[in-house]
Amino acid sequence: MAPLNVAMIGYGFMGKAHSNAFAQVGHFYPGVREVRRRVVCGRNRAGLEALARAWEWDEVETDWRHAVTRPDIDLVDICTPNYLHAEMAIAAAEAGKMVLCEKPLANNLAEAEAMAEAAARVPNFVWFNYRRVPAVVLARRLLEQGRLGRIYQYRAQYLQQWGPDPTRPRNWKMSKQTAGSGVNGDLNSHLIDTAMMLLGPIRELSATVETFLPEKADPANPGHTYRIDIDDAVLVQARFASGVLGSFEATRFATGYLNDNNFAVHGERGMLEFHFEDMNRIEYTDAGDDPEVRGRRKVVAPALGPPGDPHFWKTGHPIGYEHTFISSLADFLVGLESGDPARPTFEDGLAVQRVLEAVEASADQRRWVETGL
Ligand code: SOE
Repeated sequence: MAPLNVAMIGYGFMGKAHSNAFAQVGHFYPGVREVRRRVVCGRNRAGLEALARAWEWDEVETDWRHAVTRPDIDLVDICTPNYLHAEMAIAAAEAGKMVLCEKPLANNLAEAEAMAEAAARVPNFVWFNYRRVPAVVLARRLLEQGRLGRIYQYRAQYLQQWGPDPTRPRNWKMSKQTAGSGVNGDLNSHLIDTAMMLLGPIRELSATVETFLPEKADPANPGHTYRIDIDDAVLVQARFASGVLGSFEATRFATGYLNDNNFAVHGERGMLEFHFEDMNRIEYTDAGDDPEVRGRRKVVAPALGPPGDPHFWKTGHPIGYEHTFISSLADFLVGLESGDPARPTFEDGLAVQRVLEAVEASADQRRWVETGL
């Protein structure tokens, strides 16, 4: 089968993660369709050229509109600031290209709806990469096996600490116009996607958001400050459609935590707990164990499939952050061939966006709101 020619728009942190996935996917998943790194797009030619050199993209391009309509391009991958996702994804889908997009899907619900509608015509995918963390994959399998029995409660946190750092350069994530929201879209979106993958839709919620430092020092302009109009922290209590009670906490002001994405699931027959900082291990408690020795067992997860899964390394030889992107892409490519699309699709991204929007509405109106899911 002919290789898939890729145009990637964006060349920052995610540009690097995606470039690595495009470069590596055929090594770890030799059966999938070949992908070619044809063109990387962005506004800054020097930045683009540096990324293209490092990750062996054939060409660079500063006009994304041209890139997404080029006849030699099959797949458009979007890893730009959030406010550009909608226009780019819709243009790519209208040009008949497959579309992959970074999370959160959009700046707001209206954009996400338009994107999901446009992308319904083409293969599409959202890079919620934490779905493909070994411990999360194992947790999902254990839940599907019913090992925890009835689930009572789900608790999740995404904790980072860089919010108050006065030396941190100002960037697009610090403005509502370019990011849509603060931690709600950036971090809580991951929590919500994982939660709904594991336990189904969230039906209603009550949320509080906080901006701790509405005015921040601008390290590029000593003596000057800039205004922050996004949330630094968000707290959510929620009820899933299944009746499970949930709580979600996302913050950039959790001094002491670099990037701790965690959850715990508590059920009648046991408990599962995950921390991204220990991404190859799940903690499992079997409530049926002899109470004298009952405790949280630390179980090493197989790479990304059931025990014996041939991709990546043998169990006990850990994989890392970058493999979550490789595996996401591999699943997308396998889904293309099988006709059973890999998740999360734009529809899944839209469902997350409904929850994010409900968080904002609830915090604004200081009341419980329904998500519509
Ligand atoms: C934010 O700091 C960030 O880079 C997120 O945007 C990513 O989605 C998350 O995986 C790591 O943290």
